Amino acid sequence: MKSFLATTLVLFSSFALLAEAHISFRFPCPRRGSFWDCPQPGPGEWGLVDYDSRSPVGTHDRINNPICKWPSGFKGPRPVFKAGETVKATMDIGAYHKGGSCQWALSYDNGTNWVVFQDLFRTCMADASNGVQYTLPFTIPANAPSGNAILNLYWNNNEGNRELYSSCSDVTIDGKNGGTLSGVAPLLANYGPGSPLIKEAALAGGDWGKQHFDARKPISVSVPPVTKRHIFRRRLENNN
Ligand SMILES: *[C@@H]1O[C@H](CO)[C@@H](O)[C@H](O)[C@H]1NC(C)=O
Ligand SMILES: [Cu+2]
Repeated sequence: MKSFLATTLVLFSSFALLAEAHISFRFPCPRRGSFWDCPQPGPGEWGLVDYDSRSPVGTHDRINNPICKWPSGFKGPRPVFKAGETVKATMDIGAYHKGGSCQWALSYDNGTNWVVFQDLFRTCMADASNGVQYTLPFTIPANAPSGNAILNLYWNNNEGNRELYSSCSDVTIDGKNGGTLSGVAPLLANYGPGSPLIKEAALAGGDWGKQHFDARKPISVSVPPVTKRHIFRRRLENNN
């Protein structure tokens, strides 16, 4: 009886976790997500599958995961996005929390530096609903350098627990061969007690964290040009 009760409790609490699961990319593929049309785990990697891609990387009380959640994705083909292209991303939404503030960022150095290239404050996913796939377009900067990159959608929710999301996808940018991408470094609000706090005030027309977003520091990253031989090698790598 006792163990039956314990099992029931465990089941209930994992349901609660899933029910609370909130948002992530569906297209492009979230790292280590459990989707059939996304890069699959290799031998010995099945334990790394993330069945809860939609959970936040942290709250204002605590950090659950590093930025991006996972240090790498499974090997597989990457979507190729052209510089200047508007990509219709699909978001997998569990709980939409009445929307929030989005920051789209790219890293060309495996997550060391992030450049925010687009924002949508307060109203990002505000007209979604719970349990839907939601189209959320964003535009790759026209001068984005070519190369493999990580696309990261940061999101602070309007309503509920003070959370930060960081949904990452491994992509290839087809842009300028060698160049510089400039923007601002992302604001990591509601990500552990030491982070800036964005209160649940945006819906009532109150403080939505503008001063914190305004204080983001400018950043530029340069990606060196690649020779033909390197481009060929990169194609081989991408097909792994
Ligand atoms: C990126 O960094 C992570 C550690 O943060 C490491 O596990 C991974 O292998 C690195 N990937 C590449 C392509 O260097
Ligand atoms: Cu949530």
